Amino acid sequence: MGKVALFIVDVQGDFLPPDGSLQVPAGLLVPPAIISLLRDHKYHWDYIVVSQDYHPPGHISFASSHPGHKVYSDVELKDGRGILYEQKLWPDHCIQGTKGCEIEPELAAKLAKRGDIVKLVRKGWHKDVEAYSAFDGYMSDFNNPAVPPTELDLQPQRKIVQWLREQGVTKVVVTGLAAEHCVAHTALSAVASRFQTAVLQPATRAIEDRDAEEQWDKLCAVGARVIGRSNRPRTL
Ligand code: VGL
Ligand code: ZN
Repeated sequence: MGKVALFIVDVQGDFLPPDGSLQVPAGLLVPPAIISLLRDHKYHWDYIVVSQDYHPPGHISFASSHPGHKVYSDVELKDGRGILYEQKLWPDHCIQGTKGCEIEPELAAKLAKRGDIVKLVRKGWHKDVEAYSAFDGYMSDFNNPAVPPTELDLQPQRKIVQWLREQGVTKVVVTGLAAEHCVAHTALSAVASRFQTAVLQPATRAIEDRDAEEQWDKLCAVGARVIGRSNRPRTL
């Protein structure tokens, strides 16, 4: 039987009320939902992958890095190969070393105790590159995080897909914040890498519920399961 990895995406101060700079309105329901998944003996997780949005000051996704452009607007940017792409502009968030970047403390404490099976993935650490999917991050041990990699360090980077395959992981279950952005993109990457993929909707929350619904439809269409999806508005 293939092994299963639980992904816990970006459960960090800046995405949570009351102090976060990029709050998910009902985000406070997510840490306890995930903690109960860790405790519930009905579930077995062979590995847990915790992602951390990990931006340097002046990150390309910050509106503050594009004078004259508003938060939540889209700008057209050129990537390293000169190809145009759209970037949504965010408030400054999850800056390395700040409180808003830290994993929610109660969840972090629970994860630290399972250190043998928990990996940390830091993403968005490169100033000029946005990263929504946890699969675009840099993996280290949860209790022994790697120093932020530099461009030169990219070569020895342990690719997450390869690591999961080596461990015999065939199933990926995705939880966390924000549902329509990093959770959905992580699940889409998992499908693209041919993992059996599920999103546990009750352990996610969106900035905009309607956008999350669109992403769940897209995920279902590519063969992922969205478990516990409800049509009722889910608020605090
Ligand atoms: C996220 C916007 C910008 C997320 C991260 O974790 O969903 N959203 N950076
Ligand atoms: Zn971000």
